[in-house]
Amino acid sequence: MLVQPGVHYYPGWLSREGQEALVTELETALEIAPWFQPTMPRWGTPFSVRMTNLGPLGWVSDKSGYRYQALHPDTGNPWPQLPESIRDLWRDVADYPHPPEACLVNYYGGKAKMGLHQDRDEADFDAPVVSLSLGDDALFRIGTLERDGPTTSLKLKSGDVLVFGGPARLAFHGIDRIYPGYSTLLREGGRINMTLRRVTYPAA
Ligand code: MD6
Ligand code: FE
Repeated sequence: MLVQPGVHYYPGWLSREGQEALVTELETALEIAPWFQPTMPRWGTPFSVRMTNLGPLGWVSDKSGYRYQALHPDTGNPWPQLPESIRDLWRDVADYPHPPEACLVNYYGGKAKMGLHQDRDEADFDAPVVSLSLGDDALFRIGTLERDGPTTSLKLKSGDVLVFGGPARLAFHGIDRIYPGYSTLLREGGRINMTLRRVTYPAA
């Protein structure tokens, strides 16, 4: 379903069985690439979410800024491979001919949120951003290309997929809150969001 030009919403895209299998794969990945605590550029204030990544490149944020890098900031190891179901998801919904390079995994505890932001650290804005939610529900807000433009809200549930592309690729968006305690998917509760991205220009 089209939420606004460029924003496609696929409620319940991944079945409960598919979600459980993916959580199991994530648990294995977390042994290699544990959660790290991102901090704001310059001030070093911690984010309320914890993060890790899968794939050749991972998104990190620390005092020196936002960037993609091939190695985990704490362990120095490469990020784990992208799970097959995640590559399938991209192939099915991205409408983009090259594979994704990064899957950022955010973990939200009961009080975590994510301020309005644009995803603009990638080279090729022709590639969409594809996001998958797991665990507790979240109130997602989408606006326009201007920070103070009008916004609409969407409640994202476990298994839902959102694709941001075309005219919405640089739209402001964020997570106002999560609704803790309802989903039984994650042992520890909370919410996981996985965002898949193409980072570099494909070779010609
Ligand atoms: C979240 N999502 O759902 C945060 N970014 O927790 C994002 O920041 C996001 O869902 C770009 C495209 C889709 C998204
Ligand atoms: Fe984002």
